[in-house]
Amino acid sequence: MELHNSHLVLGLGATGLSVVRYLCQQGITPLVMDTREEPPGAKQLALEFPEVNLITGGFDCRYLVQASQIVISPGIAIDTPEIRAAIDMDIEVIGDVELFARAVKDRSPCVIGITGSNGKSTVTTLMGEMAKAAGLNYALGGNIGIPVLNLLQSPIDLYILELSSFQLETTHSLNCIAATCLNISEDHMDRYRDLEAYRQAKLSLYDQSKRALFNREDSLTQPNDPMNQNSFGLTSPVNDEWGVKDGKIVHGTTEIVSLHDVAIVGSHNHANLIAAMALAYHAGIEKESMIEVAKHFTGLAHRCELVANINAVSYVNDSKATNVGATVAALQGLSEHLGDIILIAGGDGKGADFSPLEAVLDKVTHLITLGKDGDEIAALKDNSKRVDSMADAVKQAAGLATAGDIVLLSPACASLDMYKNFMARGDDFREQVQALSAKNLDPE
Ligand code: UMA
Ligand code: ADP
Repeated sequence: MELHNSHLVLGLGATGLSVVRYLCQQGITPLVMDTREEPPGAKQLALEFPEVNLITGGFDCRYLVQASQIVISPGIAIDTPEIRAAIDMDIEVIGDVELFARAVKDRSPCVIGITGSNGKSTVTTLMGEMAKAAGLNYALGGNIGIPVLNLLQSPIDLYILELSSFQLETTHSLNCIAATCLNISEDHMDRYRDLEAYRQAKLSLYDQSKRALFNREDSLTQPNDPMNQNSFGLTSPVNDEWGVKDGKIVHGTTEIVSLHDVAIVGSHNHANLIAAMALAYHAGIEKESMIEVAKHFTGLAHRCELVANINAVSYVNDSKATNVGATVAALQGLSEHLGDIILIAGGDGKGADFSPLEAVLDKVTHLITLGKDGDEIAALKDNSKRVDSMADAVKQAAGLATAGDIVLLSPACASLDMYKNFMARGDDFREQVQALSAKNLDPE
């Protein structure tokens, strides 16, 4: 193989494959590398692009140092020694979102950027629903699961992008009409030096946006540069801020909708809805479309989703709570609940500090833990139970619950130690709960 292959694609998951596809469409044949022995995109690559060479099991530095451009996937840390070495040699290292930004630059579509530790997918979806209600020609993607380069297939007027801190590390010229950082709490501490480094990766989105929309109840989301900012929150707004007054969502003095008429539940979700409305406003979406969505959108699967009610016990799947902040929000959202809460938590903590959970664990009557870092969470509460499987966790929880109680799966951890992804974990929870209900129906 020739050494002077000028375009390198590192990582062959969903992103890597989308990058190869995009580059090949531009007439560029890249070389692809992945540290995994069998990267998930390998079979598809061989099928679609037999001319593209793939090196697996590591990054071969001989190719890295000869590249003119390296496109890395978000799952690869920019501080990986081989990549640092390339950056030190002034080789351009970018991500798929940067390639997207450059591709749409001349067409100047309306781009909305959404980041934050929690609520990104909910806000991205809400905003998409509002665009749909308004009859706009829009596309939605990014960290939510659709690589952004896959959105370039047809002409689009409005792009709604969910962006992770990993993606933002390698993105510099996105030209958003408006962007938000919804909130900041610890996540991915195995990839960052400290919370501030993670926060700055997120806030870099504001530098690529005409309007920065921050959460005035979370000072960590405030832009470094106060120019062209506005805020959202659950408090009463000042001037043209977005907020809540007398039980109604308002934009400045303009009433949008009463919270009584809003379908999605939980105060964190109300904040998400307000953020989505503020972004939609900058995309030119009228109030009527916002109201329509507010009245009908009940939330996404795996995010505080009620999966069953058996013997008056509610089983709630919050498998997407892959960090401490999300579990804290779930438990705070249940603060008005009168019955017991039985919490199932644990998994891969990604180096997180679990101590913020302590304050909300007093809302929990019984704690059941599982997974790699289950013991660390169990240590935060007396008499917690440690189990090895979701089947056991659900069985134990059902044994403890009585009418009016809630069994909540909200792990505060990633799922990858036990599952393919958070969806598989949530599905397992649902199946185990369904098995309980089948047993209840069994005449024996
Ligand atoms: N990996 C290697 N070696 C490599 C390349 C990747 O071991 O050479 C590992 C990574 O460490 C990671 C896994 O493979 O554990 C997947 O990484 P990837 O970069 O190939 O991921 P993609 O399949 O391209 O998916 C990525 C996002 N994944 C990550 O950021 C880890 C997806 O977000 C995103 O939906 C997709 O691009 C489309 O944009 C997932 C995610 O977990 C849902 N995101 C994190 C989060 O939400 O907390 C940030
Ligand atoms: P993300 O895409 O940022 O992971 P999701 O909308 O998928 O966000 O929600 C992820 C988890 O965070 C779920 O457990 C959900 O209940 C919780 N969550 C959603 N919005 C918020 C918020 N604004 N603050 C805290 N937690 C939230």
